[in-house]
Amino acid sequence: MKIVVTGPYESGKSLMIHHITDGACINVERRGTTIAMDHGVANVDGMSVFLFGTPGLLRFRTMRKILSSGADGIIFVVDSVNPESDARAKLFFREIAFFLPGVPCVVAANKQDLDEARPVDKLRESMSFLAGLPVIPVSAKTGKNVEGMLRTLLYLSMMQWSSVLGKIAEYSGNTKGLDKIVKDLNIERDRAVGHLRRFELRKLLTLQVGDEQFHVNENVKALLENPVLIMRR
Ligand SMILES: Nc1nc2c(ncn2[C@@H]2O[C@H](COP(=O)(O)OP(=O)(O)OP(=O)(O)O)[C@@H](O)[C@H]2O)c(=O)[nH]1
Ligand SMILES: [Mg+2]
Repeated sequence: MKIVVTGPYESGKSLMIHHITDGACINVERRGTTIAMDHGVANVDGMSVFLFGTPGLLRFRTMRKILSSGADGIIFVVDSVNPESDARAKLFFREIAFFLPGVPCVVAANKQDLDEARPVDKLRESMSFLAGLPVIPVSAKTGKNVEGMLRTLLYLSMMQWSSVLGKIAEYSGNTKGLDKIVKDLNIERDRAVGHLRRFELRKLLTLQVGDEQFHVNENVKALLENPVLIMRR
């Protein structure tokens, strides 16, 4: 899955990716401020999670647009401590909702390790755009709740694709796999191939030459059949 980590300046996006990937990530930064991107890959129950962190300075909008393209899920990081960040959070939220309409999103109420951190209900009062979104109190510094938050988002993202992923798991290894997906989902062939390529890029499956047949990565088959498994850890 491709996950974009966005939110206002200094909210903790880079540290979050650093924590999730156990430090196996890159950060293109200048004096501690991300100027291009963070990138790292995590493995959750055998599933590859490609994380892209955005810059938090307003002027890097084009970069955020590029990094967001095609994402399956959004981690929206807000600063629980600094109220001055709230107005910027609102602008960033509008932006990501415009880039990725309808894509599942969880809000990381970050820096909860600090005494001054505002609780989730106070954050909801100050940032009304959070209404209807899961807001999870986390700390990118200590790692508290970060894994649970990521699993929640992966679950929501897989549910968004559940009809496609279920069929992909069902017809893995079938010589007429593509045909069956086209028929069962009643979609155009090109669209079905598009789905397969999407999930091949995300390392959930490998496509055979000619695209007729595909094989789901055995590590993730059970997850694709039953996404809720990702919540049971
Ligand atoms: N105490 C505490 N500090 C944090 C936490 N997350 C981030 N920080 C600190 O907040 C500052 C900004 O963290 P970054 O991860 O660079 O934030 P960012 O959102 O990537 O910042 P930009 O890329 O510049 O927008 C750093 O000094 C971090 O150490 C947290 O959960 N707790
Ligand atoms: Mg950063």
